[in-house]
Amino acid sequence: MTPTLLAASPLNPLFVKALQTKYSVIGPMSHDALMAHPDRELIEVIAAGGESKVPASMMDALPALKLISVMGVGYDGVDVGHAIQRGAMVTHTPNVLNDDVADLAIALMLSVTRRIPQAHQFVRAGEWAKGGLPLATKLSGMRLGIVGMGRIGQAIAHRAEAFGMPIAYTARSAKSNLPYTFVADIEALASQVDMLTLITPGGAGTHHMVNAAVLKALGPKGYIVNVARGSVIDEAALVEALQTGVIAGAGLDVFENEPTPLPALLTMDNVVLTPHVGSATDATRQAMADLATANINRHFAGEPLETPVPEC
Ligand code: 8YV
Repeated sequence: MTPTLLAASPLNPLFVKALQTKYSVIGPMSHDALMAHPDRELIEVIAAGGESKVPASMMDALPALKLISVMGVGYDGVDVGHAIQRGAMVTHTPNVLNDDVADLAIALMLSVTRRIPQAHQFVRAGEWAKGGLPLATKLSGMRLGIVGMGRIGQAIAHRAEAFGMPIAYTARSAKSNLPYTFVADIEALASQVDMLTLITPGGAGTHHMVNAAVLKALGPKGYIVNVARGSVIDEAALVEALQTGVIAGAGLDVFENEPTPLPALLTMDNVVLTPHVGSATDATRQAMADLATANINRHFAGEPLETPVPEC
């Protein structure tokens, strides 16, 4: 019999395509529709994306639940504590997206300091023949602060070394194998750098970690780049800091409310925005879909899962 899986939210088409070769995928659907679904009691697997919400109520609707497979490295929308209580495993897709997310972090650093979107628009609008563009800000040599020194943080640091950027970071603990300066407190880190880049997991532990005080510490020549989760920054405080010159600019790929960032962010000249595309290349999304599917295949084959989340 073809196993039925529940999609927690609309899934990436590459993930759906990979799953449909072996499984029947239902959902996303309302709680009431799920409770009435004829396959509900047989469903062992929830398939999810990095931004999906998988609350306890969804898990508890599925008495046979064994696995939540997330196509994404972040899984802050999954109630992992409840999954563990229910005896279900959670898997994610680490490593395969490190390069892309780190590339985008560097791209946003360059875009906001060198004002690439404005330069592009300047040429397109035929302004070039009328005179030059105002000078921009040099990125190479800027002091970089990285919030979160996991696999992607290290990939960003590796790239930033080629830009001659001295690197400091904050994380839960110092990593003695890395040649970068550890600063325990994020406000102290912000006061020591020109470019603060966020690549820490979302969730309650990092909610609004970047607040008005951190932005003040970053200062009027400081920039912030966020490729983590929107929840890590107090977005209202960020808007105020950008409007009043408390910091110089921001490059943002993630937002507190996706897909509708605060309207003020849409019109500011010192902000570069991208629509949560850190891992959005053909090659990487395919690798993520394959890994998320491989975890599900292993579950049904009774084999050890490839990439369980650390809590499991
Ligand atoms: C994607 C992400 O947006 O991996 C993550 O945590 O945020 C992104 O790569 C998403 O997970 C794709 O399903």
